[in-house]
Amino acid sequence: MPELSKPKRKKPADYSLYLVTDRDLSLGRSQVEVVAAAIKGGVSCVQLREKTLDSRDFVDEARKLKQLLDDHALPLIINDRVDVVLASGADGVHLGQKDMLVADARRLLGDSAIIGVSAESMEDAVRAEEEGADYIGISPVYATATKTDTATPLGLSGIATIRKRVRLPLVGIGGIHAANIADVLAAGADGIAVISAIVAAPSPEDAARLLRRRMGSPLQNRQQ
Ligand code: TZP
Ligand code: MG
Repeated sequence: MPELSKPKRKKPADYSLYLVTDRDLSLGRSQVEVVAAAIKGGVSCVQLREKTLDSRDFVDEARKLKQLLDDHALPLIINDRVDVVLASGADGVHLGQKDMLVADARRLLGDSAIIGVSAESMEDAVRAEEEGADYIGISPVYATATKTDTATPLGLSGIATIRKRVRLPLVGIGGIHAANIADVLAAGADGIAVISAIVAAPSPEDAARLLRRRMGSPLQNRQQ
């Protein structure tokens, strides 16, 4: 008897230490070099965020990173561009409040794709959950020089309030570094996303390892 084709299942992703790329902050190193080092240090998920590349180069870059991340069984998520996800075979897309709607991205990418949404308010977070997102980026937690056109920072209290209403994994982003990472997790985030704390560090590997270490209790970190 022919085997029935099984529905493709989404692999559970680990958003605990989520790296977002930024070629301008990479100190001249390639994205592959930075990401490879960060993986050694312990990042669990990577988002390729390109604001200036042509589509062709964006897809090329995504393919390179996809190969690297596949070797480590880690997910590659693409910022904004559903077409780049499809062309490169990446695992999902991260959508801002002005990007494609979750329902449209889901129709194009299918049930097994990871779809993340940046929430700038409680309303955004509740809507993203209702629309079938897989995780929510709390954006921003703190003010950051890396992205200046953000909404008002939600802070630790914003995370705690959203945590009470939303069951999806929450990933804090914006101004997070070794000294405040544990506070963000203690407020109710399941993971933290960073750009500059890893990408702009002299050693992205050491920087990622330090963030991992500091994921412990906030009190313990302050005493160190
Ligand atoms: N979205 C909200 S804040 C931000 C993005 C992409 C930038 C985060 O960068 P950093 O350097 O970790 O503060
Ligand atoms: Mg966007």
